[in-house]
Amino acid sequence: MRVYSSCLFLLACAFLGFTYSQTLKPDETALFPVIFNLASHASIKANATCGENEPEVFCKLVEHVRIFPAENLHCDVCDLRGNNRKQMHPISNAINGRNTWWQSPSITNGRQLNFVTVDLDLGQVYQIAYIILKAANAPRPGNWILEKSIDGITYTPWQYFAISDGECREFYNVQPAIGVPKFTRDDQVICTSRYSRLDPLENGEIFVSLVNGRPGVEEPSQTLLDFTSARYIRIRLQKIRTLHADLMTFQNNKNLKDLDPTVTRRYFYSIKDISIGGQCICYGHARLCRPKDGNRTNLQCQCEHNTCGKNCEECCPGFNQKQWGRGKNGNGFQCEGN
Ligand SMILES: *[C@@H]1O[C@H](CO)[C@@H](O)[C@H](O)[C@H]1NC(C)=O
Ligand SMILES: *[C@@H]1O[C@H](CO)[C@@H](O)[C@H](O)[C@H]1NC(C)=O
Ligand SMILES: [Ca+2]
Repeated sequence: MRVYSSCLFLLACAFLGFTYSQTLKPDETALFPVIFNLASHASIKANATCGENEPEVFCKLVEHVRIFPAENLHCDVCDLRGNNRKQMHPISNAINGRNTWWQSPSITNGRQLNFVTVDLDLGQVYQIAYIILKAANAPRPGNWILEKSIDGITYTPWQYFAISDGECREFYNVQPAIGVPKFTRDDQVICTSRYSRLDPLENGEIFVSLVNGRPGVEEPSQTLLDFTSARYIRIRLQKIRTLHADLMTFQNNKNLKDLDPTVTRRYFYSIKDISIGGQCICYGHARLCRPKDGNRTNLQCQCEHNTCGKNCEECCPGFNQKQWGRGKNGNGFQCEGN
């Protein structure tokens, strides 16, 4: 289990009151467990993967490839059912902590391959601070939605990504955030074109902080706690990023199958790594969250302040002198005995 110290990791630096706690006496502070990478123990699915039905040829997107049309130096095969591991790009590669990657079928198989969904189940509800996606042998996705759910049925968007500010409006009906996003609300859902640029053609990265820059981050509001709580995370990919010249060709051709496959084979999604930084929900009453009975998908808060329950959401028996409250910095809430 990789552990990130919350302040070393800038994306979550101010998460959940961390900044105040150093200057207060121990009994006045709220307690929060460390933020760690939840993706490594998640279960993950994708509804399309390169070479899942039969071996498929794909090529790398390189500028000026058409100067050397006869050379296939930049092409390779994916085959999920063969026995060459190097040709397998299953979705589990996106959370294995190694350099291997997941790859979707190219749009040579049809325009519908722009729409691919990746689903993660974290096993229980956590508070999510940030998400980092890394691409491999393709540019970052163009248009897509990052969504979350508590129950696996109702999903709500966390953030929209689009090829251009115009597509934020047209595709998602959201005003684009320009530059480093500024938030006026704790549950504001933005759209950005920042992470959909064509460059770099390979190994691009996407950083999503769900907390930084939001008004309620120092003393987390209920709205921010609700906004960041999730068990299920969904990556809804909706448009592959293309070179401008190729985009024109696609628009003028209804049927992609009629197009030169050396062009369409270069368009697919690839994800090398998904990191999800999050922590157990312990309402400010635990500094540790540990596997229960050695089961790493079942983590439990080690409650302090005389609180009990899986999430320290109640006062322990015999400590019901006053009503349970969240641990906040400065008030040092503790359940009290009779
Ligand atoms: C994947 O699932 C999404 C959502 O159900 C659907 O819209 C999309 O067409 C599916 N993609 C493929 C390639 O089956
Ligand atoms: C671990 O805990 C999860 C969630 O409570 C449960 O679904 C799973 O069966 C457990 N696994 C083992 C090996 O006990
Ligand atoms: Ca990997």
